[in-house]
Amino acid sequence: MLDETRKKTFLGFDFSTQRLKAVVIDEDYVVQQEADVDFDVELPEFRTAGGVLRGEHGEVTAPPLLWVKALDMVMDKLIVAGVEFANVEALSGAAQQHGSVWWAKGAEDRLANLSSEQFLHSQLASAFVVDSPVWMDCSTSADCRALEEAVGGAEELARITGSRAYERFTGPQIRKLHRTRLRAYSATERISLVSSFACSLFAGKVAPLDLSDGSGMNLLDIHHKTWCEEALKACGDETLADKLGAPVPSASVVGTISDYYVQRYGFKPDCKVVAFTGDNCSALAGLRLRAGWVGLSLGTSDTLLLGLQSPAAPSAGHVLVGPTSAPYMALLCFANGSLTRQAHRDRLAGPSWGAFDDLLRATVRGNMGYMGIYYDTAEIVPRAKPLRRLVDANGRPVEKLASQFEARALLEGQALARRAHAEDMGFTLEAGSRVVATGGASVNTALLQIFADVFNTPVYVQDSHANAALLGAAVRAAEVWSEHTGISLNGSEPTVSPVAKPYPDAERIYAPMLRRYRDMLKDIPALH
Ligand code: XUL
Repeated sequence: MLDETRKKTFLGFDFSTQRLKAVVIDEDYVVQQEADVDFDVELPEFRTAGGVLRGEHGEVTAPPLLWVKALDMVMDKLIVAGVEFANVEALSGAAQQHGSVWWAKGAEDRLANLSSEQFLHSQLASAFVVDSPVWMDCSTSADCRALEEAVGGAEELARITGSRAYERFTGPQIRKLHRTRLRAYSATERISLVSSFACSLFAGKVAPLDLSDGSGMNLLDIHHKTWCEEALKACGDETLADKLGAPVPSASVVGTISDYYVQRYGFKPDCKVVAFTGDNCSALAGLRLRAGWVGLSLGTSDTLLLGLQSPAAPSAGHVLVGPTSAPYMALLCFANGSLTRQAHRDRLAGPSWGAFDDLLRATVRGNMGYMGIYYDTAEIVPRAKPLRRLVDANGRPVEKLASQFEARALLEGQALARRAHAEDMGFTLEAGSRVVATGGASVNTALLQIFADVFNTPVYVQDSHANAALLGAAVRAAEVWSEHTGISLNGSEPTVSPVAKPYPDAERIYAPMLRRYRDMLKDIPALH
């Protein structure tokens, strides 16, 4: 009787770079409890800075035991926050993309036989062969080139796997480990992504990779949804497919929760574990993007997410198998985001956005034809070295511009880039289109107005929860559980509020500028 009156809840985790976060939502998707563990501050014994360890040649790793210990801690914090684990129907998670976890021989056995009397970290202390290379690692350029060559070139690799070879992608990382640390490689039983590793801790077995996060490896044929054999072979190990296991759709129940959690925390034995996925894939679910909507996370770098009906073969950016109902998704990471905006704000107006907005107000939309490209740091979309380009209305290079024109050229240039590259991925403006913005800079209304005009579509800000990936993890748990059990949930729509609408003349002003932006790109030296 009691059970029926209890609210069903769903648990989501986000194993991100700097912290582990957890959230509990109810059947209306309203947040009930949250907890998090900051790696550097709360687990200083691992000596990480920003959650990672850096080597001398671009290597960036994280100890997987840090993540395990953080999970022990976050579970205890959830108890303190008052979570009733017996009400959790399903759980899922998100994790930083591309990182790989190298399970030692015997690890699967250990996962299946955990004692609920002890912490996870004390039982899994020797379960990992090496520290995990993570997405910030850039030490695999040679492996990238080799992988591209093995499948017939960069464009062919992009056509098959959705991306050219990128240093942080897992395929090049695996190839490097096989090439440089054969003994460690040979001691490896299974290879997980951070997402499937985290899922394994709950499932009590090495959990399958999901197709969406699996698309961030340069190894998956995103059309056939199977491993690309040439790419696997290029990593050097004939048995790699066995080490990775077969990938599953992101909306899969991979099993019920391991007995460890039933005994230790009081979960019910049939609590479902839904495949974990990458943080960007999870954010697509958390923002609940529909066809024709654009998710835009304005952070250190700007990330653009789109649901796609069919996969493009992008020269920059990534196409992933879709984690939600859209068959595919586009992921574009623009390296020059908030840090670049701030650096030029400081240069042009000092340390206040108010003063920068005054500069913007002193100019008109379209900036009298002045346009700019500002790459303070090497850009990823498109791949280019650091540079600055300014042109006038006739496309002629300009050496120096008054501060107010530069201020607008910077922001309009960024928004034009986001739209042009979204279009290259297959984005088309529809009647119901909108941009849904999140992240630190989504409080900047002047910036959002420029995005509204350049995209000629309203901009909304998701204000119900700052972290779309974390919320997406709990929402995916709820939605997959609902599909699996046939019990429908109320699942309220996220509260998003419109913050900027395009002016009626937006398309007239910005459509020609979009063409001019594409012309400017032609003059930027291609980088490989
Ligand atoms: C995406 C990427 C990052 C990580 C950060 O390709 O590398 O966004 O997922 O967590």
